[in-house]
Amino acid sequence: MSSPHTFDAVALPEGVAVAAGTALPRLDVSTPQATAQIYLHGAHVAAWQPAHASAPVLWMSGQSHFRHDKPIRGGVPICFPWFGPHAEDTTAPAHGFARLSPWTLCDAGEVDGAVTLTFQLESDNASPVWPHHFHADLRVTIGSILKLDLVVHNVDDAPFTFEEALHTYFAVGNIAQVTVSGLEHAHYLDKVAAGASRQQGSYAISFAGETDRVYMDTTAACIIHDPGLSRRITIAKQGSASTVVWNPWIQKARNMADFGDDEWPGMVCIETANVGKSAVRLRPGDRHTMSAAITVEAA
Ligand code: TA6
Repeated sequence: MSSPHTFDAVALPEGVAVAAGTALPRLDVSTPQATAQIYLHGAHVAAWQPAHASAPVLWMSGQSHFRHDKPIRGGVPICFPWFGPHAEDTTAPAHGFARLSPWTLCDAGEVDGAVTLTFQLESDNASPVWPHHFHADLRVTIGSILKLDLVVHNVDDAPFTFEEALHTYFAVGNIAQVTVSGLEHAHYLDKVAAGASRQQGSYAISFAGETDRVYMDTTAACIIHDPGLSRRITIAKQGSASTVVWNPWIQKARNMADFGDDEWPGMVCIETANVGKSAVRLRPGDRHTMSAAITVEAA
């Protein structure tokens, strides 16, 4: 097993290399199917662009930190084992400790021209506010499709409950022109309205201000319709009952030091998740897998 800060124990497939001169350890992927970047810090997929796409699919803030004690602002932050602020401890990191921890590259390979990389996080990175023994694996498949599988294994002798999210930032031409379909009629908690319970109408989501919604009891795929970049991005999922939709808009963007004031029109988060009442309860020895498969096509 390679140490958290090196890749030397795993043979890297063709097209995968350790990036030089980066602030944090990073793998760069460049194959005929796609390019990508993944940091060991948080097993964070920071970039992905399939060969047939004319622009990056994942968004990254130009102001993002790349420090071991800060989350990366963009790409796919892994929220685990809680989502949002910790319920009791205000000093605990928002969205859990997984995205702030060093993961280990434990496997690498290639399947039908796509690169497969598996990263692991173990309990010694856990937190006093969530003192359970677990293994978490993130399997990333990088090709013309980006597939992410988050597998949580209870290696404790008692059950535990966790929340999780693949907090994916997508690059869009202009959020004001974007719509998101797939969540019609779904119920959601509106975090811009103190968590008020609402229901999406029979129409796609559009954006005219800060939008921060937790859609519950939905297993549907979502489609980002982006006329600005003349494309649509589909996020299909398995093992997930929640979908979070977020754009900070003007004021919230200004309030984040790692988010450029003028960057908010160029992104939207569609997050594959299990949060709130869809938190996962796992018995000793059991595993749970949550998967997202992302495709992009001209439209
Ligand atoms: O997923 C939406 C959200 O929960 C928003 O409320 C906002 O806080 C966002 O996550 C970013 O959180 P972060 O801790 O990464 O700044």
